Amino acid sequence: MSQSSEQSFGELNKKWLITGITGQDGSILANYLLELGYKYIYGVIRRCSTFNTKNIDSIFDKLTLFHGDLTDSYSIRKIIFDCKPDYIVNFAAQSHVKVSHCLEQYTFNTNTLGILYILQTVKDLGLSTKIYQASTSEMYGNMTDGKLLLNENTVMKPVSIYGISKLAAQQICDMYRDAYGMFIVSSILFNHESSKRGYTFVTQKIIKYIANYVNKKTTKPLELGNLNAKRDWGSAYDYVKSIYLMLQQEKPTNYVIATGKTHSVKEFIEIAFNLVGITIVWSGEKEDEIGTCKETNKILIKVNPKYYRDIDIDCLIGDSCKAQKELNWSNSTSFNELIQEMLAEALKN
Ligand code: NDP
Ligand code: GDR
Repeated sequence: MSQSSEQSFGELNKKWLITGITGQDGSILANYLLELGYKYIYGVIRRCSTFNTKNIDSIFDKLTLFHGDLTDSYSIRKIIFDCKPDYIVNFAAQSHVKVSHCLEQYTFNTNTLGILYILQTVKDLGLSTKIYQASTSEMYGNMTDGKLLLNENTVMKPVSIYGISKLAAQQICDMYRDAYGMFIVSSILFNHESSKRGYTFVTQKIIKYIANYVNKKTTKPLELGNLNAKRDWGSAYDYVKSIYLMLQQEKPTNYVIATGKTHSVKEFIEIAFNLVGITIVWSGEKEDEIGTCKETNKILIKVNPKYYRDIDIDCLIGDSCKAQKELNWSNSTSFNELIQEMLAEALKN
């Protein structure tokens, strides 16, 4: 066996522990690692009364799953003790921004204390585990109108409980890296989507509606909140690859992962409907704004203030130059391609 194949054999025997494996990113990463040839992939799942493993059903038999919860430090400690993983990827989170304003303490317990329990355990056990923490563009708050691209050095002023909980988590990670020399990477992920995205996030909500409308499963209009919010939307498949690359670097450091382009919710809607031959015409303002089908005059989009946030971010756009340069990573899916992929998948069901 050559030296490099021995090295890659050694690498592929390393153990990965993924929290949040049932979610979008966790399931995509688990798939990606299996494709790369890794054999030992462990995941943390929550006990649930109904099935929540849809995203990992196709690879279920190839994974080792542990019941655990990031709010339960004992379970986290026990899982890490039993697995002694080479890598921990912490995707588990109360990840819904609006919900974080109803479940404030729970959001902190999961998103902030959860990673603290992981770090404490790895440190106490003296493991040399490489740790990844999923940070978010929500940590910036309203720092740009679209002209300034947000990067690793931009000042952060989060406007949601979710954003604050994630910023505190990132700061804890930075502190542990500096104080104890641990390999810990956080990446500031801008919005990223796929067909594995949960249905309460705006992109998948729109896509699901269009698929149902086309398949004649609904005739009611789609109700949404802030139609003018702008986000930097990329593909979860591209973003998960960047996370793998960060964990293969010699030295840990934080990275922004983004496409560098921003689009409004309205633009997303227009492009997605266009793909099924429908042109949306907007009229009215604020709560009275509606989107009508040009071809049939039927109202397809309505605003329902119940989906408004207590406070929202108007615009997000990121600068991933550091990741491009140091990781040789690049975004390979355009906004239109992302929407096409999500819609094609939804129309199959
Ligand atoms: P999802 O919401 O799809 O998945 C979240 C995962 O966390 C689910 O597996 C969920 O389990 C699990 N989870 C939630 N609470 C707990 C808990 N208390 N204990 C254990 N597990 C828990 O998120 P994504 O995959 O989209 O995102 C992954 C990570 O990246 C998250 O941390 C998110 O905050 C962050 N992020 C995501 C971005 C995006 O655009 N997708 C952008 C920036 C950051 P269950 O299935 O049981 O609910
Ligand atoms: P976000 O994503 O809050 O950016 O958090 P989401 O898709 O929830 O909202 C994006 C924008 O769309 C507006 N919006 C609506 N949002 C939802 N969910 N439902 C609606 O009906 C609706 N109508 C309009 C929102 O106001 C917002 O401006 C996601 C999550 O994945 C986080 O975990 C992650 O950290 C950030 O992206 C980056």
